[in-house]
Amino acid sequence: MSLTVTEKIIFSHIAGERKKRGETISIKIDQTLTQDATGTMTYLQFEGMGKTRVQTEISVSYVDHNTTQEDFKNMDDHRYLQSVAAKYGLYFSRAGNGICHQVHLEKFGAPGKTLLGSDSHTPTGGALGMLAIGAGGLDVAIAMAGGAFNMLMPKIYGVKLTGSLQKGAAAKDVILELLKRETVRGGVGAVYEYFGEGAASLSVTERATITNMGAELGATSSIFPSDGVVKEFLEQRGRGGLWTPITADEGAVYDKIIEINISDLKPLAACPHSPDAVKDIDELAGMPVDQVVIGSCTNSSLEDLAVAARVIHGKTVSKNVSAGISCGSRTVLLAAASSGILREFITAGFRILECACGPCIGMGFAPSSESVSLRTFNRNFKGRSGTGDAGVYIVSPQTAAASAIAGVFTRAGGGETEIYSKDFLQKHLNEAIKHSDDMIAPPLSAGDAYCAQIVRGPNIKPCPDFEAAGGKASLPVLLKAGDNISTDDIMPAGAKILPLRSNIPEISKYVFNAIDGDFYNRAKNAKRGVIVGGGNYGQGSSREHAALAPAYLGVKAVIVKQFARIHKANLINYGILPFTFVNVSFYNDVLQGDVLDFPEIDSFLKSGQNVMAVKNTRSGVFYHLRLEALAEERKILLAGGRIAYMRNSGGN
Ligand code: MIC
Ligand code: SF4
Repeated sequence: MSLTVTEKIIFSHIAGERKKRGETISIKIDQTLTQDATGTMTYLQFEGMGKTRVQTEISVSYVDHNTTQEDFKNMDDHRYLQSVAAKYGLYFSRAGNGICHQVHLEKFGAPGKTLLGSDSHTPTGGALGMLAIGAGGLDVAIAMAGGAFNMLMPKIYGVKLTGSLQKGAAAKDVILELLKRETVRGGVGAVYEYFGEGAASLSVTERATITNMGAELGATSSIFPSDGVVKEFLEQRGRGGLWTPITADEGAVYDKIIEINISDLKPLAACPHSPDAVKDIDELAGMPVDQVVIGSCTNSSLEDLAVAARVIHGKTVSKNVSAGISCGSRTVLLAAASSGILREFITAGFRILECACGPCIGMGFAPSSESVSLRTFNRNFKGRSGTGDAGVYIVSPQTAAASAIAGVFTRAGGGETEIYSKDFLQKHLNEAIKHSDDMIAPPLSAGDAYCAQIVRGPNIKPCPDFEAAGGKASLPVLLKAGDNISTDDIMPAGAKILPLRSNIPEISKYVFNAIDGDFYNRAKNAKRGVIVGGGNYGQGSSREHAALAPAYLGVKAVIVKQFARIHKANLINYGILPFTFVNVSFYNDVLQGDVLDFPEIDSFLKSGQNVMAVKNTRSGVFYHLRLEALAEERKILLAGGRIAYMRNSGGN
């Protein structure tokens, strides 16, 4: 049978028989990654699973999100994470070493392996021909404890890239073009698998920009073949022994094939406030720009910086623009420093930010009111930058650099002098790579790990317990939301809220704060209730806090037109019933404040039925709600969440 790259990796990791696309599968996880904003809760849960050591081949704990350290909270988390890593046999990548996805690509990713990460951009690793998937922290904790990861056998969309990028266009424009065609919901339940001569012409870091932003398509993952380009990338990092060729077989079956001739691509921008609101830069040309930032896990490689440095060479940032860069890793920063690239940015008037997520997640560098910010990042949801009324545009490094100089939207000319040749960059990268282990603590031996002590500061609070599903209930609709509600809308991040990730009672005060300032009080007064939403509910981040904190506030069910994958799994993990409307007219009928009469919820879960009728006490209309959940997921919901279920059943 002819197989795709995705199928080859899944079938070599599957527990049990091969399944058809759309059926549930369990796969073995070789590697895990966490970052500090999701990591604290993940390890608190792992600690309760009774293992003395992680059961994976490699597990890495990164610190890259919460690095502003305005008080003890961030550092308390870092110290806790470092001590947990020592205790349980993980690698620990310290604050300052870089953004998890960039560092993982450089140091740990390997073709043919499976990687599960508690961050939605984990699929970045697909650039190396590995199957890398984002998930909630609890699923990652289970994988570290040796449990399999359950998912639907994905649909596989083939993306045939022909041609080669022309000057001025970038890998970013490939993924923006795909977002324009496919939208932020296009990839739900699917893996995008790239091939063709255009794919072969892209470097690993260019591929990583594309696989990273596959998360914005709602996709389960994105993947490139493991070819000679991957081999060279690994060899340059002293990891050539991990290379193995993986390409799709002749005649492999894709659910659809999307063809993009990348020679035709023009510079593009995703306009506020959605990554799929894509326009040609030429349509925006001349529009004034207030801020420009180059960095994030999407575009912070040495190549990205070199391309931008070529554009700014000898020029100065416009006096109306505030510009900044952050390198994806300390290795990139070192190479940028020794090669003169950093000097180029400093001379031009860029501010140099640390190697971390920073402005991407609203940790500093917020734009001014009603301003226009151009960023090489991956998400531009309203308010995510820290400034509610700013408009964020997502662009390539070359477009960002050209616009920073001009002070208005401009495409890079493409005629820039090749001041940094491939060999020159590689020489500097090779020197920097020699220091790439310095800020990574390797796993301790079993003996040393036994003696290690876990350190918990006052900001580390245990994960709360939730009640088991009950019988009949009259539940108020606490909020009626529209389409494409992101987890940034449900559980905002930013400098004020992110430090509370390990303190659920405190962080729950901010649930839906970005879109409805009264939500917390309303939910508190009601004690229990439901949320109603539209399509693609829960898109974006993997943060399980977007399920955990609402569960803490008494949210029992979320009823929507359609869910984003990771969020739905997180809701089940925390005992919230994820229903979809059988008929969209029900969505139109229901109003915020209505009270819905639910029949016996526990009997419904036990019965295995998947449609429940609830009555709206105001309109008298019965709504049919669908629950798509596996037998085990129903048991999890019945128990009031996965932790209670595991405690009761003693299993994963
Ligand atoms: C994001 O980009 O939104 C984050 C912050 O990296 C999240 C994880 C989180 O909320 O901690 C993600 O993408 O999963
Ligand atoms: Fe960090 Fe932004 Fe990447 Fe999320 S998308 S991991 S916040 S750089």
